[in-house]
Amino acid sequence: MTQDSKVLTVTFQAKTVSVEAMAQVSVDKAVVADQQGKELTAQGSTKTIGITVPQGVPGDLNHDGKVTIGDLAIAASSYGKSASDPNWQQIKAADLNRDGVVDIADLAAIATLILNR
Ligand SMILES: [Ca+2]
Ligand SMILES: [Ca+2]
Repeated sequence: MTQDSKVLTVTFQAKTVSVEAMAQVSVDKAVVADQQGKELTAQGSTKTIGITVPQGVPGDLNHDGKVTIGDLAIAASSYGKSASDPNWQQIKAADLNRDGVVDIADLAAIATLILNR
């Protein structure tokens, strides 16, 4: 092999996470062989990957598959918090209108989802 080429595709599945995260996947050493059995050691490589949280049901903050008073309580506990909050990654699901702050508009949106289920 004399040039960069794709020889292998590896697919990973991340564990379920509640917060977006970054992870590194490294291959320290890889030995490849051609059709004549000649082995070559490929250079190692490290890739950084982002793990995102599936969106699921909008307003379902406790991830039980439905929007209920429990979700409204979670949103209410984050009332007034904004994207500048250090815990925003855990809070932002309550920001239903994605304007960067959890306020009465978000609580009303969750209440509407509860009433319309
Ligand atoms: Ca829920
Ligand atoms: Ca909002």
